[in-house]
Amino acid sequence: MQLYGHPFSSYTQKALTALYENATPFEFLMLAPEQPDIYAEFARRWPIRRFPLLVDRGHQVMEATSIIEYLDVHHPGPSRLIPADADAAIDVRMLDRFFDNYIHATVQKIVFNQIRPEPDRDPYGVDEAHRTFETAYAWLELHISGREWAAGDTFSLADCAAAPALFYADWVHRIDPGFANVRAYRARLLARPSFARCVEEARPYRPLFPLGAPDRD
Ligand SMILES: N[C@@H](CCC(=O)N[C@@H](CS)C(=O)NCC(=O)O)C(=O)O
Repeated sequence: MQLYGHPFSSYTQKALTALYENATPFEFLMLAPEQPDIYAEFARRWPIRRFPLLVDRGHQVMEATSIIEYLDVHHPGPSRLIPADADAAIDVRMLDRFFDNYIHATVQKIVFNQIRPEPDRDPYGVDEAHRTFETAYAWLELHISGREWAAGDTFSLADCAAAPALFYADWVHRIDPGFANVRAYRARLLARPSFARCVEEARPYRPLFPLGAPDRD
């Protein structure tokens, strides 16, 4: 099994967290300028060119959520990231959408804006993104109160989404100390060995962060 991605990419980290949770064997195909052949094969396989991308026995899976769904079906391990109970699975998938659509996408809005040429920047969109963070943090503050993980007691797909999303979100829009539950949840995610490994592997690339990586975490 092969995963195309980059260690500093948040969506790659989402898939890697799932792979590390279950110590699933795979080969990491790093998308980097020094390895143009790997990038060319990735772009041939997935012209949209967003990563990660998983290839297993000739079958390819795009989108980090779908990769984790695939792993849960075809390479299950001790940590079941999608609950067997159908109602519990709906909650997990719903929370995965929350983290992707309202935290992760909001991080990307600000980061992508920053790497655009100055005249093409979108200050209105950036203001809107900062307001989205405040609303999303406020919702999460109440939701996560009394829960260890996003959907309750068990680490799941939703936490794989939350980990890189909140990790980078705090860099672009600091989680106010008033959101103590959100900060504590982010700290639990950072301490989870699967995600802690992603953070360590990505550490050398911090100078690439377009807004300047803060000196912490
Ligand atoms: N919806 C995709 C998003 C993937 C994504 O945006 N990946 C970023 C890296 S974190 C990427 O491919 N960026 C390259 C680019 O925008 O050209 C998923 O869930 O996997």
